[in-house]
Amino acid sequence: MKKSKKNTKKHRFVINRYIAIVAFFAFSIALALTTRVAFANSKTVVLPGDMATSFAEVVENPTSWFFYNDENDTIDNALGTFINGPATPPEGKGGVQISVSGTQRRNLATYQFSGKKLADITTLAFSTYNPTVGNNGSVNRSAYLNFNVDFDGSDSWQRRLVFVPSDNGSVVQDSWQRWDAIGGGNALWRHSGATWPVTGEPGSTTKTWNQILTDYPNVRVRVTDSWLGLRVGEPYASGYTENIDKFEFSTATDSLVFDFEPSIAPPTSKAECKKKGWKIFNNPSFENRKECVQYVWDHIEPISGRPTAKDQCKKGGWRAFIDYSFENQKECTQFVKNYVEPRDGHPTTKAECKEKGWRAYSDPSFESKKKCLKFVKNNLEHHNDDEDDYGEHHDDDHKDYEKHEDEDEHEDDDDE
Ligand SMILES: [Ca+2]
Repeated sequence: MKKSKKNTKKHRFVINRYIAIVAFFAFSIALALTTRVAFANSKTVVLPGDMATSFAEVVENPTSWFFYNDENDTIDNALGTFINGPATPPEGKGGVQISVSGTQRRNLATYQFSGKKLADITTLAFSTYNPTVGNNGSVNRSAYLNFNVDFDGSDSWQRRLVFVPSDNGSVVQDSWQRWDAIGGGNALWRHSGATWPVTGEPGSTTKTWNQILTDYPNVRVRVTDSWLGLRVGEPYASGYTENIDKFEFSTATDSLVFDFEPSIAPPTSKAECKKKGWKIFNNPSFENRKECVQYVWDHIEPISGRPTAKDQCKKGGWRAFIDYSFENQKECTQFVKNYVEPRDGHPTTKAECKEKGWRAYSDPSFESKKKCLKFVKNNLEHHNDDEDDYGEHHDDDHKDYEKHEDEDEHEDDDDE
């Protein structure tokens, strides 16, 4: 009976623990959900290496961007380039450049806004730079925003909504320009179909953002084929060059900014991290100078074998030796200072113990020159031979090597 009571107690404890665990997870989930609905304000730097190279990669990473060929519906990252400039882009130091000729249709595109209701979008904007050189005769040419639209919630193919910059203002040449595709509800959009659904106007007739929301209350980015792109080429008849940067997309819960940047080669020397040098790197980027310096040493060309000069230990060089693991510069310089080619056997003359000689032996090994000398004296040499090998200061032998060792200690501090 007593036993069973004890068991019951134990069970209760287990159950209480179980409840505690369940409660903990419930709390964690609640916390996670809370975190999820909290407003997320984020800037994403998109580098060439971040671009999806296939539809499979897009499925794997739905938030990826890529260059899209609208003529044959393929992902082709050779269609655009990441460059520095021109001038000062709205984010970072560079952006994307796409050049087209004839009626080519190329896009900087993504699928990541699947199912977003237009009514929920609070910011939709992008920036362009239209160079005079390459505009081939029309100052109106500029990249334009278009996406697969679902007017009625059926998620069927209903063509695209299209925001053309020249419908919404003057395209300034040779200058970065931000295009607000909502414009307080007044931004003008076309439909890529022959006519707008339901209302029947020609697709080329523009409607304001607000009018679209009124006419199609459930209008959204398509769910299953949520393609959205900034297109260069057509409806402009001949080719041009366009630069694109800073795509902005906000809802009540997210504020996303995409900064397109060319990759900057990582630092190869500590000097590149100095002052504010560490700030320019983006592949990888660093939080501070220390991280930058650490990267240099983690990626420096590793050196096999041992350091043979103290200079090799300096300025973090001690990190480069892969056959030795030094904790710091001192250990490395100490190693260089103490290093002597290993010798087989044991010392047979006192001379062999001198300088760093005593360190060369491993069988037996010696803790000091003194012990090496003692070994030779006790085991091998005739007492009478001592003095010739031992040096000039017959009576001060002991002091002599003590003194040298003292000097060694001082040398240790050289590079501190
Ligand atoms: Ca940029």
